[in-house]
Amino acid sequence: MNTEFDRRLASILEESNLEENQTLNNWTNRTPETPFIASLLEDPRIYLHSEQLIGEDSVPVHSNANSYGTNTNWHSDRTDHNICAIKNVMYLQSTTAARGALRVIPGSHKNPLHEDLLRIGLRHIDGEKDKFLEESNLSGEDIPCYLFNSEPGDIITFNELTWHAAFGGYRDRRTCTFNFYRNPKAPEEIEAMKKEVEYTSKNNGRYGTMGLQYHPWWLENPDHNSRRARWINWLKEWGFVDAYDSQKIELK
Ligand SMILES: O=C(O)CCC(=O)C(=O)O
Repeated sequence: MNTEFDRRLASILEESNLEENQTLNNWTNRTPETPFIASLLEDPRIYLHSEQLIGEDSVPVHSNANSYGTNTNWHSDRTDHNICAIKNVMYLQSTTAARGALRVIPGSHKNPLHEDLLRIGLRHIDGEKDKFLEESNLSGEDIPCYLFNSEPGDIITFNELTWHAAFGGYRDRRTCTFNFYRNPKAPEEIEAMKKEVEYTSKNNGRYGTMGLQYHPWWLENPDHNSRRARWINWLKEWGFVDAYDSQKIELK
């Protein structure tokens, strides 16, 4: 994974006009440059427990890689409880409390805790101070949490509503993420998913994810993998393929 990560990071850096010392994160994994990482979605070590948790008809909507340069402050990846999505994250270096280990606040995927944390202002908003931390004179590291010390090869799976953070950041701290969505069934879940697709097609550029989320190389499905074929149909039917790939500047 690190070999493919190195290669892809190098080619992205070559094609981007980054200032010296600027780091970038969030590029897509389903590319011919990263065939092993792309194939992990179809590896039972990734999809099996995801399907056990959120349904055999769940779908990997995102598969991304990140090279961070710093900490990640407390946040949740989503706030709409009508979409059930899980993140599988692998850290490509050993992590400890002082070296970027993932922290989660147990139970914060559920209300009232989820919204209480929003209300008190734990979430860091770019350019602003963390209201809660500032007022309480605490730092992000002081927030009680569960901390995952992990080794490359470990997968940490959590509900995307869960509040999480990482401290002790350093340059080129690496993760790969494989995110599965539950197939919506209830009317409010269907409505929420439609809104997500609509939001994605309007705001895709803002996410700053580099490369096509569903590269034609992956969509071709040359080995006729039946699981991948089901995912592709779902992603096309819901409009995710158009929403994510139509406005992207393609990187190899
Ligand atoms: O910086 C980190 O390790 C946390 C990453 C994160 O927030 C995520 O994967 O959603």
